[in-house]
Amino acid sequence: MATSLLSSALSIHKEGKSIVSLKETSFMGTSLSEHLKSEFNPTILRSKREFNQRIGCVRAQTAVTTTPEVNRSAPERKKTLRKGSVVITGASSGLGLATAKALAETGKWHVIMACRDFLKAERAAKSAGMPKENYTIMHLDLASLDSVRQFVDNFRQSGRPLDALVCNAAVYQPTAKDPAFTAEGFELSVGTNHLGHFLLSRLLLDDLNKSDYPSKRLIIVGSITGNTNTLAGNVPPKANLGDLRGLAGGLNGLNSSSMIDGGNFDGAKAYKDSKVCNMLTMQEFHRRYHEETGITFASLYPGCIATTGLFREHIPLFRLLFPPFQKYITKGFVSEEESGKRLAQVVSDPSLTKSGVYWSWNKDSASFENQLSQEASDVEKARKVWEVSEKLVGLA
Ligand code: LMG
Ligand code: NDP
Ligand code: PMR
Repeated sequence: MATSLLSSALSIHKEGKSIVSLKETSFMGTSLSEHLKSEFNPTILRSKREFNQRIGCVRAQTAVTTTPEVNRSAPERKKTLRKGSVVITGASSGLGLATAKALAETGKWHVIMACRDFLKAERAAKSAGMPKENYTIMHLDLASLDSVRQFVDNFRQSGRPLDALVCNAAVYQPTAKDPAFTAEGFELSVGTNHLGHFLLSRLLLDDLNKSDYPSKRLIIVGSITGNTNTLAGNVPPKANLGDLRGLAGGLNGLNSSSMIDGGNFDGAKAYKDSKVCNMLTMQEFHRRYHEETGITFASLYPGCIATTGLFREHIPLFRLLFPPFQKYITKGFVSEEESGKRLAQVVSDPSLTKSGVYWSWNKDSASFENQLSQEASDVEKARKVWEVSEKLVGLA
């Protein structure tokens, strides 16, 4: 597997270089040693967290020697592992729905589908054939911070534990001439994809922390198009957060730009910028909370799922040609079903517990730790995005 993984990374690398010249040599691939580093060994951190929970406070201490539940043999785990409880935003279509279905069908998960359109979600779950007892639909409109707070209250009242949170919902407005805005007046793509999820995940961190599930995870969906160390990330307009002056100004298009970098509105760029924020947020969570809580924070590029509703606002010609282009020319195409299995792995596979990782899959659908672009892994920018965002959503 290691050889095929490496050769595929190399071949993609070559393809990338032949079309555009890229400064970074890490294009879409990763080295074997990096892959090997990903091997799972959470014993010490996990034990530390269990200890933290028992004594109810967080401070440096020596590791205790309990056996991590996740490392037990399969039959033993079956006996002790309760059904997991996972919240997935935007589970009414595309990747979110496919992931909800993949997890619900295992019988090991109860999926809370956090959706803005309740009826659409219900119809989608039914027509996907999801077992009724394995999902619940709850209203969440990420384009309204009140709705995010209301969702968190409702979720808490449901009494369910939170074992995993998947920030998946997104909007993409490639053809919009002018910006649209969220309830609080933030440009819609960054407001929904980043700020809505930022508040949601910050509030639900507490709930994740309280869960007694052996492997708790917070997953934020990223993308190749936000990473300028790839060919896809070099298709204009390119993601670029600049010095965050637009974000700091509130992205309101009135006394500040609607774009994070302070530039003129461009819907495709706003989407890609929002994905950079998603990937930076995941890493900042990791740096701030992984060691203390044991929670796994991860992001991923699920592949190009060219048939989803994400492209609903693109011109008809694009929608017609994009899937065959991705299937036969870039070969980056994945079906909704396949992408759902990938994200489901990141939620529940015992081998994908490493925190701070941006996962991708090679052409044999084997997962590997991918390299983020310079901007999407910029520590200082991650901290600034975090701090500015917490002001905007009213946490600071
Ligand atoms: C921006 O433009 C818009 O400004 C913005 O508003 C938003 O829509 C954004 O990301 C979305 O796009 C960016 C884009 C506009 O710029 C580029 O793509 C720059 C690169 C320019 C390269 C032009 C090459 C033109 C050739 C197109 C054919 C593609 C095949 C390439 C590989 C050939 C190898 C044999 O420009 C465009 O998007 C124009 C190009 C349109 C491409 C749309 C991609 C999907 C459709 C591709 C169809 C190709 C035919 C496939 C048919 C398959 C049949 C088997
Ligand atoms: P879809 O449009 O099919 O799914 C997006 C989901 O987000 C829908 O369920 C949509 O709800 C929901 N949503 C949108 N706005 C809101 C809101 N304000 N509040 C709550 N939910 C909302 O697209 P995909 O499945 O393709 O996208 C899923 C994720 O995958 C996104 O994060 C995207 O960035 C990412 N991604 C997608 C790729 C692709 O090739 N498609 C590639 C890389 C990443 P509704 O059904 O009501 O519209
Ligand atoms: Mg892109 C390896 C090549 C590759 C991959 C994996 C993608 C993924 N794209 C690739 C190449 C190209 N694309 C090339 C060469 C072009 C110019 C013809 C191209 C164009 C293109 C457009 C116009 N691609 C697009 C668009 C979109 O509107 C999509 C987008 O940027 O949405 C933000 C898109 C995408 N290409 C992808 C992926 C995964 C997307 C969509 C989604 C996303 O990031 O969420």
